[in-house]
Amino acid sequence: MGLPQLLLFLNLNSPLVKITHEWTVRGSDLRKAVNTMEEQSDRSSKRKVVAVVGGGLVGALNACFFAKRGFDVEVFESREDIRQAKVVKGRSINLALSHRGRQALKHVGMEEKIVSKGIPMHARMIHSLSGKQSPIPYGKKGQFILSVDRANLNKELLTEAETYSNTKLNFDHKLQDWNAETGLMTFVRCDGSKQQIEADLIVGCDGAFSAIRKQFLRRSRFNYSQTYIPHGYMELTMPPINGEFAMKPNYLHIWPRNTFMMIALPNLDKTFTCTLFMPFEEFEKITTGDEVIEFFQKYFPDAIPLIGVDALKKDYFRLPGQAMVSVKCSPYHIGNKCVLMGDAAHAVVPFYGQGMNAGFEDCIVLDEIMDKFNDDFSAVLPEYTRVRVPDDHAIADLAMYNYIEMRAHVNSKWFLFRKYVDNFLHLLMPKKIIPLYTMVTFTRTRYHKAVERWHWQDKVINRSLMLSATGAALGGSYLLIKNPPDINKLIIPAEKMWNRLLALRTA
Ligand code: FAD
Ligand code: EGU
Repeated sequence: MGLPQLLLFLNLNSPLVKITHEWTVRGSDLRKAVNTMEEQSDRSSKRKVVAVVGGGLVGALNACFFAKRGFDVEVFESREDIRQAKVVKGRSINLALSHRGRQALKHVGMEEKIVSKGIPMHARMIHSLSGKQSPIPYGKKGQFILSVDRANLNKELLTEAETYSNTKLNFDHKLQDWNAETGLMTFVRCDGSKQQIEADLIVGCDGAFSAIRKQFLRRSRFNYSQTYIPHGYMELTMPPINGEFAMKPNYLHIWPRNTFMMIALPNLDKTFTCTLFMPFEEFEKITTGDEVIEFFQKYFPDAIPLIGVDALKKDYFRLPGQAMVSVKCSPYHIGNKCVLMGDAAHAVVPFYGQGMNAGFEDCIVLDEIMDKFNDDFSAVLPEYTRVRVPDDHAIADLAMYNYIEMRAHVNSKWFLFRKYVDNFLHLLMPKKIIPLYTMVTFTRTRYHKAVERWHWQDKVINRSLMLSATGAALGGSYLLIKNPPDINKLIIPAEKMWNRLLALRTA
C-alpha cells in the first residue's frame, strides 16, 4: 500500500490526529504517547522513538539498552503485567544463565542483582541408571553457570526498564499486524479495541512465533527455516525433603538415557525443576498414573522417591508435552525501520542452554554497532544482520547437533567419558585445546568462531592421534619382532576400537 492510499484508508476509517512527526493515532485512542508538544518545544532536536515489541526476557533487557542510549522507548507486551499477575504462564520455570547473558546484564547494571538471586552450578551431576551420581566440573573453580528463575528475571528487567524516564511499558498490547512500508503497527487489547502506532524503529522481540517476523516472510530474498524436533518437554517439580534440597543444589543434574533425558535445575525455594525430554509418541503412550511410575522405574528410578509417587502421577498429566522449535532466518532487518532480536530472530532448541544467553548477547552486539555508526539506523541495521546472522546460525546448528547427538548415543557412561576426554585434553594442552562448551558457555568468542576452532582442534587431535598411532605401530612392530606374543590376547573388536577413536573427538 502506497502512502496516499494509506492516508485515504485511514481517513475513511476514522478521524486522524497527527500529534508529532512520528505518531499517528486515531482520535478516539489519543494517548500521550511519547513526544508531546510541550516536551518537543523544550528540546532542540526531537528524540527518536523506538518501539520494542515483546516484553519478555530480551525485549525487557533491550528496552534498558535503548533507554540508556537516550531514545524514547515504548515496550508493547501482549500479556498483562506479570508483576501483578497471579499465575504466570511461562515456558520454563528456570534457566541456565552463563557468561554471555551476564555480560549483557552488566551493560545495564543488572548483573549483581540477578546473580545474587541465582544458584551457582559448578558442575553437572550425572545420574546413572543404577542411581550412581558422578560430578563433572564445568571448569576451574569460579567457573560456574547460574540457575535463575525466569519469571523473576523478567520482572526485574521490566522494573529496571521502568526506572528510565524515557521508557514506557504498555501491557495488554498485542501486535496484530504492521506495515513494512510505513512502519504503522496495529495493536489489539483484551477489550477488543485497536490502536495504530508508528515509531522510528521497530524492534521485534516477540519470541519464536514472532508476529513482527510475519511481514518479513512476505518479502523477497528473505531466508527462513523452522524445524520442530520430534521431542517434547515436560516440567516436574521435585519438592524439598525436610526443608532441604532433595539433591545437591549446586549442580545441573542430568539423567542421560539416549532417547529419554531428564535435567534438573535448583530453585531458591529449595525445589528442583526437572525437565523431562522425550519423543511425543512416547508421551502419548503413557496414559495412566501407573504407567508413569512404570516408565520412571525403567529410566529414572532414583527420581521417583524424590519427586514422590503421588506427585509424579498428578504432575505428569497437568500439561501435555511442550513442543520445541528451531528457527533460522536472514536478514534480520527491513531497511532502517525494523529489526528482529532474540527468539524472534533465532529460536534454538535448549540443548546448549544458550537461547536466552544468545538473545541477551544480541543486545550487546547491536549496542556496539550503534556506537560505531552514531545511532544511524540505516547503517546500523544492515551491519547488525551482517555481523550477527553467522553467529546466531552457528548456535542454532550447535544446539541441534547436540540434540541429535544426545538422542543417538548419549547414555551416562558415554557422557562421562566424553567430558573426561575433553577436560583431559584441555589439561594436557590448555592453550591449544579448549572444549567447545567452554568457549560457548564461559567466553564471548563469536559462536561461529567457536565452531571453526572446534573443527580445527579436531584436526589437531586427529593428527596427534595419527602420529602417536604411527609411533606406536613402529615401536610395536619392533617389539613384536623381538618377542612375538599370544595373538589372541591382542585382538580388540573393530567396533570397540572405532568407538574409542570417535570418542576422542572433542564435543
Ligand atoms: P520470549 O521469552 O518468548 O518473549 C517474547 C515476549 O513477546 C513474550 O513476553 C510474549 O508475551 C510477547 N509477545 C509475543 N507475541 C506478541 C505480540 N504479537 N505482541 C506483543 N507481544 C508479544 N535459554 C538459556 O539461555 N538457558 C537455558 O537454560 C534455557 N533453557 C530453556 C529450556 C526450555 C525448555 C526452553 C523451551 C527454552 C530454554 N531457553 C534457555 C531459551 C529461552 O527460553 C529463550 O531463548 C528466551 O526466552 C528468549 O527470550 P525472548 O524475549 O526472545 O522471547
Ligand atoms: C537443557 C534444558 C548438559 C536447561 C548440554 C550440558 C539445558 C539447560 C550441555 C534446560 C546437557 C546438555 C550446557 C550448559 C546447558 C552440559 C552445555 C542444557 C541448560 C553442552 C531448563 N547445557 N543446559 N552443554 O555441558 O554447554 O552440562 O531446561 F545435558 S548448561 Cl543437553 Cl553449560
